[in-house]
Amino acid sequence: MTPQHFETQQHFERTIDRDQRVEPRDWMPDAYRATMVRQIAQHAHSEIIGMQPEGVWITRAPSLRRKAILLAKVQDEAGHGLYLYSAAETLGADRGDMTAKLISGRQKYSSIFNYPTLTYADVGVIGWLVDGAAICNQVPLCRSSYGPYARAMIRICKEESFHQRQGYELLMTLMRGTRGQREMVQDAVDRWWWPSLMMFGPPDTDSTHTAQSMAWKIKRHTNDELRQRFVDMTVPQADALGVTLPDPDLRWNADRDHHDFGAIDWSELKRVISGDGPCNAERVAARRAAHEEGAWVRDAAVAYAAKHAARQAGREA
Ligand code: BYC
Repeated sequence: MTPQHFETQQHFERTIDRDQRVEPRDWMPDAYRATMVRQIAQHAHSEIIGMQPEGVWITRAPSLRRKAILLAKVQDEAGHGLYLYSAAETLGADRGDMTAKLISGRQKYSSIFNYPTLTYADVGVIGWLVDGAAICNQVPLCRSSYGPYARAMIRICKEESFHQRQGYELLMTLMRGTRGQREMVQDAVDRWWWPSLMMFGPPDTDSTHTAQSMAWKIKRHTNDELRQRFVDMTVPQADALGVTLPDPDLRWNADRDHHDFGAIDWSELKRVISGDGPCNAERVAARRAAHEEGAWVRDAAVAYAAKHAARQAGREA
């Protein structure tokens, strides 16, 4: 190791120890860079694929007000994807390459978006549970050690909080409605509860990356810690709403000061992550088609930039 390399490595370690941020031009270990690209790309892809399950309801929203709200939410998700792709670019990743890896299955996106949205209550439950889980996971990421990621997360979390509240407000409206509407909410909760718990990733005993990501302060809590926090936060909200969470083993444990909950079907998470969930093929096919159909826009933007640069060069000459 050269003295210069030793110094840069020490600088990196001091930055982490002092809870400061690693910035794009700083030296970082190759494995830190690779982990950040992996996590940020997966997060960005989740936001973009995550537009699909709710996006299909925009044309069928029950009122103009609900349509405007849903349009804004789905548009926010596109924005989150774009900040995150930009954050990955600061690490040297290429946006086209990340898209190619997503549509060929070489980079992942969150398991949660491989489930179908069967009724409008699913829009509310996604806001409440899926955005709620995302907030639990992402608020600590605002203190993640990689500066551009941590800063992107601040705005994303603010918007996710708004999304969660809109979901809860939609569900409260339905719960005040007819019996059929209340049943629709309960059915959506029954279908989304367990997949929401799986969003936090495999149990700590099976998590490949947690130990190293915690040492680098990329992750601030383990998957199981965040899952527990989500359960504790959600149970009183379910009570206030008047729905039952579909877990007979869910109960307060005064000794632990937490809720106990039933066993998660980890084989389902493995299946969905490996491409065999209810909607994986549909989600990736839709993303691939959008990418191919958008080729002319990218070509036009490149042609315009070249024309503009040539004109500028001509003027300067
Ligand atoms: N789904 O060692 P582990 C949103 C993979 S979008 C799929 O624990 P790590 C929203 C994991 O990648 C929310 N794959 O990994 C958008 C790894 O495989 P690789 C998205 C999963 O990284 C629209 C392997 O399993 N949020 O909020 O330490 C509408 C072993 O796992 C999943 C983020 O992406 C999963 N659920 O921890 C509404 C947050 N879980 O990569 C809402 C940022 C695990 O080695 N990401 N895997 O091939 C993270 O915080 C972490 O990456 C995770 C996983 C907690 C997800």
